[in-house]
Amino acid sequence: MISSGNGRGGARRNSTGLSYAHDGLVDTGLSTEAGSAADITQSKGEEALAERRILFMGMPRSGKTSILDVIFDGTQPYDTLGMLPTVQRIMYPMVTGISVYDFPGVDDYAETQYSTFSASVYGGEYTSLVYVIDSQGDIQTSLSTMYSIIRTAQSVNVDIPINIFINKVDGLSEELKQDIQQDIQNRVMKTMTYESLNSTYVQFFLTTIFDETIREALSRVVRRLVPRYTTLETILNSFCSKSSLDKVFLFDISTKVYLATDSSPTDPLLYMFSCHTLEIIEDMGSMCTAYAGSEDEAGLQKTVVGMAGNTKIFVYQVNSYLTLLCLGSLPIARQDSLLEFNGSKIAQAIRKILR
Ligand SMILES: Nc1nc2c(ncn2[C@@H]2O[C@H](COP(=O)(O)OP(=O)(O)OP(=O)(O)O)[C@@H](O)[C@H]2O)c(=O)[nH]1
Ligand SMILES: [Mg+2]
Repeated sequence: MISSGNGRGGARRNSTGLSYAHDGLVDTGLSTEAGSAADITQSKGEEALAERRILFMGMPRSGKTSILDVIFDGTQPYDTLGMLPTVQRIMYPMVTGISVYDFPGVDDYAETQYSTFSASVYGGEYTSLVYVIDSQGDIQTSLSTMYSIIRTAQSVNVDIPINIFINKVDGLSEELKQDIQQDIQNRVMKTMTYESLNSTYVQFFLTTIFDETIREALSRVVRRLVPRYTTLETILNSFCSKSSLDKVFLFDISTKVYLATDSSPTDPLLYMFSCHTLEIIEDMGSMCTAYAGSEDEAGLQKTVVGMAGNTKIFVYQVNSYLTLLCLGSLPIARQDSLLEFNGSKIAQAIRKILR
């Protein structure tokens, strides 16, 4: 049975001007009545899912809507406590044409219309599944539901990436988190092998809405869907080596999800630090307010932050919704003019690639 009750109605708009809405009702500005549980599949006249899409699924109260509200809407984690069950899928548009869909929770797969979802939901080269598990809940039942979803999904799209968010890990010790992840990973791999399901594209993430783990996990999901990701990665690698930088992120400003980074390993702590730095810069200078929609270089913000020790952070705005954040060490990063010149060239290239 799908949980009933009032869902979230109407369209919402974030700072980038993108709106989040129930499908088929994008940006009407009108509030809507929540639909019945049966509305979760596409009905006649309902808008088709976007070509580049991320599907958030999982059991009721696993935390799907909370994760997306915190990332896309800037909702404070504690404000998600009284969150109502989702009764109709909700779309969250992202930059570069990617849409994230929040589906109602499923606790009895056979009785819901999830079992009838097919290529229109799971199909396509640019579709990715995120399955959210409540690490403090009934993991076994959640995994059984997940296998049912994977069976249906792989029957129409055998290569669909499966991203398992082991959520609500706040309050757990580091050791316990690792144990839970290892246990879930072993169980999933064993069952998938036994059932001859494709486990090549399965990834596991430990997440909580109380820190940046949700943003980092979504960044890793998104990168497979970003148009021309390999080209972006190549130019960011070249930017790093030519400018002697340690790390470069291409951030979506409003969500702090990174769309691309250079190919060096990403330290989660470095990513968290970068997110917080961006927030501080935004708070201090309202980074994008000066940007009036043109791609005139003069309107783009450039910020250099010198840190204690040798690290310097260079933030270079690409357009109204993307920014480069680069980290490097003195003395080479001291050459601000070289960085600025290279940053400008890279920003130009990114604008062309993601046009
Ligand atoms: N401690 C903790 N609680 C969380 C976390 N994420 C979500 N929650 C809580 O879990 C409850 C359910 O969250 P929802 O976001 O409504 O869950 P959902 O998966 O969207 O539920 P349905 O819409 O019914 O499918 C809320 O009270 C949230 O505050 C988390 O990371 N940690
Ligand atoms: Mg929900």
